[in-house]
Amino acid sequence: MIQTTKEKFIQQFGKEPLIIVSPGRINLIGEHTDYNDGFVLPAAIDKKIVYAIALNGTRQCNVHAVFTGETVSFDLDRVHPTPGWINYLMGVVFQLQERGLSVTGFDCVIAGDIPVGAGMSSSAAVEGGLVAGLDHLFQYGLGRMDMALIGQKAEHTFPGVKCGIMDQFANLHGKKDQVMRLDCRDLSFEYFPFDFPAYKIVLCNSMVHHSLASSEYNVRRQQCEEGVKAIQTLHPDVRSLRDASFAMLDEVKSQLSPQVYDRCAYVIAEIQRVQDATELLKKGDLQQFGQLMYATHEGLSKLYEVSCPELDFLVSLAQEREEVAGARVMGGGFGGCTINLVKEEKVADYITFIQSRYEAEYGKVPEVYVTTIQDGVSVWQH
Ligand code: GAF
Repeated sequence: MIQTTKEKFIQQFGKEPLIIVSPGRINLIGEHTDYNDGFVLPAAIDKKIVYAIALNGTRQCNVHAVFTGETVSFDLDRVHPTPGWINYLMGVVFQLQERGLSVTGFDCVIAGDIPVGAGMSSSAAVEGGLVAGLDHLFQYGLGRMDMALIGQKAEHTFPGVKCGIMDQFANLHGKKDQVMRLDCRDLSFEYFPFDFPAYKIVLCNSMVHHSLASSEYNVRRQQCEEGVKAIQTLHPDVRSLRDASFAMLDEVKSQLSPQVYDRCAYVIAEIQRVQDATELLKKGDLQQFGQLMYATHEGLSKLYEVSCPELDFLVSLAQEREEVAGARVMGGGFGGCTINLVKEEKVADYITFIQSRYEAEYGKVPEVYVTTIQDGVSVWQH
């Protein structure tokens, strides 16, 4: 894909481009914890967005998307939210301009193999790749965490999803065969080898694309904030659900709707689960780690209500199989993929089993991706 993207660029724009490879991400555990100042355990993967890009000396940006076949142009003096995929790029440019960083016109071709809406964060890959590319072209000297924060701000202001920092962080900080535990409060992080040669990370795509995903995502965030405000009436030092305990939540139970109570209960439990899961990972105990993944799914389904029948079905299929250490819905939810840890020698059987049972139930064949952990965004000058 890298070579074809480059060739497409040369054919379209007649010059040599800079190449940027920007990965999608998985998250082993720690869902909806990032915007609650909690912990997450993500990694960058082999699915990616590829940019070929070069400056053009004008005030115009021309972007050709291989996935739609269209070329969209925008003027650097009129950067505002715009429907379609270009919005993600314009959001990044806007945020750079907001920081007083000079951006001049560029030509670019964008391609990718991250399935959209599958929970692998194609949007963070689009954002992170462009920030890194423009940083290289304009020599801003941005650090990787700054780049992640710019991508996150772009997502907040243009598509309007009030996401946490996990996706942009993982996209820019990924390391081959390592998972990262990020503290989303102070942004400190540690790498851990994901060293389980007998297991594969298998993503099963429910092929469900929930149109309410971003609005419901923002509602979940508000509900967590509502819970924190109630707790603060008794415990003013609590800044976020990261600082809250079940006892504190119970003290304000009567002030909260059952829904808000459940949302907060899930988050408090999940933040602790990431800590426990990290210890299990360090000990090499994938079986217990997998049990925590199932517990996360249960919480996301029943308390946080970001699953759907198709995803619940996929996880229940995983639970039937002894070759699976653990499985759960991954990412924001409302559709997309489950992440499954599957014994390597049984992966082919498992895929056949999942696809046939899912097709029998829902009349469509889920795509399955056997993924590997890779480096974060890389920029290549050819
Ligand atoms: C989406 C968001 F972009 C992340 O910040 C995170 O909140 C995730 O959903 C849920 O854990 O991917």
